[in-house]
Amino acid sequence: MNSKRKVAAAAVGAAIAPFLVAIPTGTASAHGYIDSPPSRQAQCAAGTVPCGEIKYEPQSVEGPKGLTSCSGGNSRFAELDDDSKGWTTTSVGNSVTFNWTLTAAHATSTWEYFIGGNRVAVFDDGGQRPPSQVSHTVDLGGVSGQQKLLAVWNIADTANAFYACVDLNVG
Ligand SMILES: [Cu+2]
Repeated sequence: MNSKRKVAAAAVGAAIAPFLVAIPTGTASAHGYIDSPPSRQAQCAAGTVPCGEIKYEPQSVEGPKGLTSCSGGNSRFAELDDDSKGWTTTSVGNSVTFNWTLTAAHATSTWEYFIGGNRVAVFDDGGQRPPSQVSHTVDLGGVSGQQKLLAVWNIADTANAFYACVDLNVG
């Protein structure tokens, strides 16, 4: 590329950039996440922990089904996988109610909850569309102390799922 074209390309980039930055708060609003106890992405959205793009769209941690990561395999949300980022831990007993905020009522196969790779709960919606608020009360199975819970919302009519991690202190 000659230097004139380089300048032209840079100018186009500068002109487009403001619109790209505006997209996360505008159109990417459809999906869901756990807002209480506060999931990692909920803490980003609330400003509890300083984060990148995820703070604008905590509901967008979507990836293929079957993953075990907090980021759902999204490199732009990789900070959600960082256990040492200073996430706030919620003190709970053995039975915990997890509350989801959904911005799109996707047909749902199951909701799954994992601790340390073990599935501690599953709720089968049989393909139904959920309301905008969904709650599940989960028995953590007798674990104690600092725990990272992974919650998965499996969509019935796509190959994808939504992921949320919640940091707990079980006492
Ligand atoms: Cu969605």
